[in-house]
Amino acid sequence: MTGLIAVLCIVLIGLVIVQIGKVTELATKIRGEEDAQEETNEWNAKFSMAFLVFFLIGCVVSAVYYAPSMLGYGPHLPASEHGAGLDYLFNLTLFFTGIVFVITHIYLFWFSYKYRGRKNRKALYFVHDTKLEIIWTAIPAIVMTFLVVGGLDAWNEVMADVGENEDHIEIEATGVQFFWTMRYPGPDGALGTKYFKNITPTNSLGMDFNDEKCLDDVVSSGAGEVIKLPIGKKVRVRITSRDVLHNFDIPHFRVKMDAVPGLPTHFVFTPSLTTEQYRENLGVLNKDGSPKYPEWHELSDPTDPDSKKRYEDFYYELACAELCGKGHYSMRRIIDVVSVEEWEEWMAGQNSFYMSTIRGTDEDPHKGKLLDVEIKQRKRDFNTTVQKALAATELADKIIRLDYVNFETGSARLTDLSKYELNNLFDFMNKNPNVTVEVSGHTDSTGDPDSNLTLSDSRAKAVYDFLLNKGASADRMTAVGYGITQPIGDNATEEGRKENRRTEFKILTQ
Ligand SMILES: [Cu+2]
Repeated sequence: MTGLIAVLCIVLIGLVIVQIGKVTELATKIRGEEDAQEETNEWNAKFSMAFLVFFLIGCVVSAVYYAPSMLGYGPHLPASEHGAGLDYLFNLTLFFTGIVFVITHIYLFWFSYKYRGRKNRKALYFVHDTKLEIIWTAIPAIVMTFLVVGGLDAWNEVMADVGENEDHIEIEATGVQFFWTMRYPGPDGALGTKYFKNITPTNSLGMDFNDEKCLDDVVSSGAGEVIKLPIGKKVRVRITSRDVLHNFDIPHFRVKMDAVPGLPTHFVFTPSLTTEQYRENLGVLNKDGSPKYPEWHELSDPTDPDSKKRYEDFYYELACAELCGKGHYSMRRIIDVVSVEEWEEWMAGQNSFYMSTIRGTDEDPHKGKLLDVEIKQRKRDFNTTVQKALAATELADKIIRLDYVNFETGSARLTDLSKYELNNLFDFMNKNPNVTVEVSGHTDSTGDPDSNLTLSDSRAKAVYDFLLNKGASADRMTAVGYGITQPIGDNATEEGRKENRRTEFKILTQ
């Protein structure tokens, strides 16, 4: 309806203008051409002065009115350390161009008023004026020098890379139609290498899992997954693209850099305001308790009276600032700046991409082998379990299952990977010289009980021999085979049978 009325208004205004034109034409004919021209000139001159006043006042008033909505003004302080320098440069440019803007417009309209067409007035034929040429070349040159030098200075400061050994976090952003894949370095603090030929549907970044640094890298590409960053820490973002030109843009941090296929770029910045602090700035109140920026106190969902206010719901956002295709808008990601402690806690809760998605699959180059991290993790787990067993008072709690000690099917030959767990056991006995243990073998109920007993006995003995070979004293160990006599699971199910086939040790004395 509003649209229809607007169209009708425009049509009517058009008709009015046409009619006025016709009337003026008729009047001209009646009064004579020259007089009519004189009068038109007078009116045009007056109108141009009026336009000048309204135009300049309009520019200033709208700039002041909308300033709080613009980056760099009102609550929109830069949220990164380099941001203030960039904002200063923008303001400096605005200052100079603003002066030129006002002066040239005053002259433009003043001249068209002052030198309006009049009877008997002749235009001056003006060919050249050296003084004037010098003035209007020199002034812009000086001003431009200031701006360009200042700009270069700011550019060098903003684009400075991290120094060697400088404390920083390196993350990676890869633009793909139409999402950002973020990669964090994991506990080792370093991103692993990647190579485009490694790209598969699962490994969309082409990470090289032969590079140890890749193994703990965390990958996040879901549009709803929040990107957390710690306050006050230098962040270096590697920016790449897998298909077309994208642009890594975080307006509140004054961060913006092209993501170019085949040409890695980077940006270094230090977040200086947490999301919470930025929200406080947006929601700030005047002395009389009224909101300073009322638009931020509106409901974030106008249809839901229980929804949060807009400032309470604020998040920084990463956008793609390059029109990269029709799904361009969906590259938005939310960024949350938190304290260093909170960030570390969040990071610790993230799963490594390799461990959660690649480990054990056909794409895993370490399939069938044990990784350093896994060896270390198992050792930590083992130590926690034995410490609990040492502290326990019940005899049943002093029995520890050796989950990673396995044998070749039907034989008492230890598998290669069993040695890691047995090394943990050996280290434990070394550290606790008063401990004596009983190593026991158990089987499920499949097959003949007697041969099961023999098998369990020789398996316990194999563990015993392994420890003996390593240098454990024989009088601190016994090896017993229990066969099928001590099941812990249901032999009727495959799962239960698996639980029953096991090797254990019991702490006898400590
Ligand atoms: Cu894009």
